[in-house]
Amino acid sequence: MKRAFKFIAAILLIVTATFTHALAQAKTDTIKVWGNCDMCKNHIEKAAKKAGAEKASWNKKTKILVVTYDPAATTNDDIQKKIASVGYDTEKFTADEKAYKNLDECCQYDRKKSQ
Ligand SMILES: [Cu+2]
Repeated sequence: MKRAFKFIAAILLIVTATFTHALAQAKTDTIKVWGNCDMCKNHIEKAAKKAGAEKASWNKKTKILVVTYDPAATTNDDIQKKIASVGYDTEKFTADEKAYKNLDECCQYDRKKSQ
């Protein structure tokens, strides 16, 4: 009986620890990303996920990308760099010129003003 109780207590401890660990891991950031249309949305979200984001949702009206990621697996900068590499300016990085020119005409958004 005592052993069974210890066993249950141990299981409970493991479950709680795993759960809090998972909660502590996920980080959600909002990043401004320049773009135009639904196709851009697709490209941007795909790039973010390729960079390791678990969730990525870009709003074409507000140009805001909401990403959820594990900080142990990727960083905000890595995600932004990946998006810039496929042709989209982000608040921190400027898109690759060649990638931008390769975008479909409808996707050639007005570039971020360089400072
Ligand atoms: Cu587009």
